[in-house]
Amino acid sequence: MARTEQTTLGIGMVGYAFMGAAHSQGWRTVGRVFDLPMRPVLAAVCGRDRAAVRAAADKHGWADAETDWRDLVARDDVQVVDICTPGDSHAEIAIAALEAGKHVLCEKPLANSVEEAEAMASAARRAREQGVVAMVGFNYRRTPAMAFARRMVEEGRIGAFRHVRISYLQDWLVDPEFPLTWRLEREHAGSGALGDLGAHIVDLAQYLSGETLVGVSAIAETFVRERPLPGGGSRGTVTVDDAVLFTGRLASGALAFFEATRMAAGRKNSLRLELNGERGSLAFDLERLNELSFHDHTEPVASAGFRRILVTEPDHPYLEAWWPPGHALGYEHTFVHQARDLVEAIATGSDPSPSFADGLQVQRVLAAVEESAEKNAVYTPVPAQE
Ligand code: SOE
Repeated sequence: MARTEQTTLGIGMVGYAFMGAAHSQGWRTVGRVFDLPMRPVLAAVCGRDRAAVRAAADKHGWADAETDWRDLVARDDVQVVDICTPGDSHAEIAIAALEAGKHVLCEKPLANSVEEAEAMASAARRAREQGVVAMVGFNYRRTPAMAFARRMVEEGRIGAFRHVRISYLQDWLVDPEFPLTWRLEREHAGSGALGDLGAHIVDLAQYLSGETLVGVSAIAETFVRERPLPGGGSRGTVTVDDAVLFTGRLASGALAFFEATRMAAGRKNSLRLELNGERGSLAFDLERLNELSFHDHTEPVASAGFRRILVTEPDHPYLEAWWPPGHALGYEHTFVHQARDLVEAIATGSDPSPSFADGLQVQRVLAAVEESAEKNAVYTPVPAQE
């Protein structure tokens, strides 16, 4: 039944680059697809360059533009502050917004350090008592296939976990002449492939398994240590990892393997995972995001094997609102679903997921990975051949 009495929910977004464009798409579309208890209104977008932010507002459908995030947070027509800036400004903006009684959506990773993430999680806890909601933007949870995989795990179709195997591979840093942008600077991004891509796969491993990682062992590398500065001319030092590999142990004792890199030539946005349990296995590939691969190990062995589930049925998560079966969704829809889930949490007063506490927990894993990679503590050299 359509919910007729809709109040509006004013959204203010800080940042308007790649993630800002993706979030705008989510906010613009969500009320036209889902039957929502509140109607999101794109009130204002914020960025430091007046002309550029005005152009972004027009392009992405925002009614107004601000050049200081404090003015955005203070606006009476903004009830949700959506943070799409580099990690070094997440904590300051999120905490100020929560203290002003605004709901917050913050891009991943939650922060650049555990200390910042802790401060954000406590601000979110305090705000929660006043009915304010804070959510982290781990958008890949919102592919219908991932949400359905989680449902299958909850239904016991995988059984006790044995293995989690996840890689997230991109190739935009293969060229050594690619400029030294903020994502390659520790002071702005916190870390490299680890925070950018590793945060997603840590979140997915924990979300899908319903367990947390209790320990990790890592190696990391920066293959290209100097890159041209964006303005041209001289070169600067890369202060983050290009790639990281780590193993981990889940609370149940299951073993996990992770790889995150922006140096895998030919891999554009390849996120692949496989879960193996006592009763079955599930596999997913973001480049085929409308599919899941499932093996039911309880079936007679002669006819068992991996089979493809096409995740486009109205019974699958989020899909009741979209197209008829077989009409596939894409990357951008994860941001529509994220907006839907946040609006529902705000309207119903329910706990958001993933919460800032979840974001803090991922941050702790990232910090443990960095510590392990720096110490090389458990790195055992293989003796050279005589
Ligand atoms: C860049 O590597 C990036 O935009 C990530 O920051 C996003 O989180 C990921 O979804 C796509 O790639």
